[in-house]
Amino acid sequence: MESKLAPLVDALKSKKKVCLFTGAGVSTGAGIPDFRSPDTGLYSNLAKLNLPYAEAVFDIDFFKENPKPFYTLAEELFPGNYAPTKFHYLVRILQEQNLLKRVYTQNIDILDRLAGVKDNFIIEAHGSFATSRCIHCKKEVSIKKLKVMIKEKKVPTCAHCKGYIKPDITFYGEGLPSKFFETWDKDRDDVEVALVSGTSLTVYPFASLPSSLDKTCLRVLANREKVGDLGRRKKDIVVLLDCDEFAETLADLLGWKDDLEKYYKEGQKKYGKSHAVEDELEKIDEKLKREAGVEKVDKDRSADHSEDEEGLDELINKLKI
Ligand code: CNA
Repeated sequence: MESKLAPLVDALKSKKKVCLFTGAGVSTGAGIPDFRSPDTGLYSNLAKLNLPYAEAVFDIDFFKENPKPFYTLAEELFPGNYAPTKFHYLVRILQEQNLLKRVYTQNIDILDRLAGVKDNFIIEAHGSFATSRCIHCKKEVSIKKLKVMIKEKKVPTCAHCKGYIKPDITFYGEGLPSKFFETWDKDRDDVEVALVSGTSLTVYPFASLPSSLDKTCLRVLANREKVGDLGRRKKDIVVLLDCDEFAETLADLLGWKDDLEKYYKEGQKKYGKSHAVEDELEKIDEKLKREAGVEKVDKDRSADHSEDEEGLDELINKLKI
């Protein structure tokens, strides 16, 4: 494997920046199931949700009729239950080494953010749990309140119009965030090194990004299986392995092994328990609102008002979120 990765190591040593294209597979090491892995993937375990077809759980029309299956799944996937993997900390080290161009991720788990990757480097192509709103009146709901409602096994509904509340995750039938298209327009002709990892490259338009890169780009696939057109160009590097093993190997080849271990261990401690995730989410929430020009006069004003604030804090403490 070392010799296979030599062109990547050389490119990084000569200060070429990497653009990442990632999917659910970079987070399976954290314990979050992906969609399509046989036996362990979500799609093979959705029977309990009584769906007409597996993808319905993320289908906007289905959600409008019956949001319960999504919320059953959301309880499992909600940020706070999982800590970043070694792969996520590799991305952070690339950032620190000034070798990160961007991370385009399909994931909604915000593990890149929890690992310390900065907002301006992250494009969550399919949104995330960081913000939520009513599907009818569009009022925002804080992540804290959403989490409480999910933990209480309630389908979150809007205090104003009783519409269902949905995290700003892109469902089938919805458009991708404009930030995705705007940033990709700027980045696309300028990617010298691409790393595709943990994705089956089956969801479009994301799936078409690696194949639209310039022929001069060094494309690397680190995944359990071959996907897309990776491996068809002469310069392509394909390593079929676990993402975390890839992170360890690359970090070792570049002298970053100690940092990777240190960050990973710190992350396990920090996010294993405590309110660290919640604090991080609030920071993200506030930053996104500031960016959108929304005043943070009262961050929970638009949320469900059914519980009083003190009671809510108590409940949050009880639930240990
Ligand atoms: P997918 O279709 O489930 O494919 C996952 C890919 O990763 C497959 O090719 C697997 O072989 C591979 N893989 C799984 N585990 C590993 C591992 N440890 N090391 C290396 N390779 C691995 O997932 P995609 O991301 O391609 O599908 C796009 C969907 C999945 C997006 O819309 C996501 O929102 C959605 N999703 C996200 C999460 C999350 O946020 N963590 C979890 C589940 C699904």
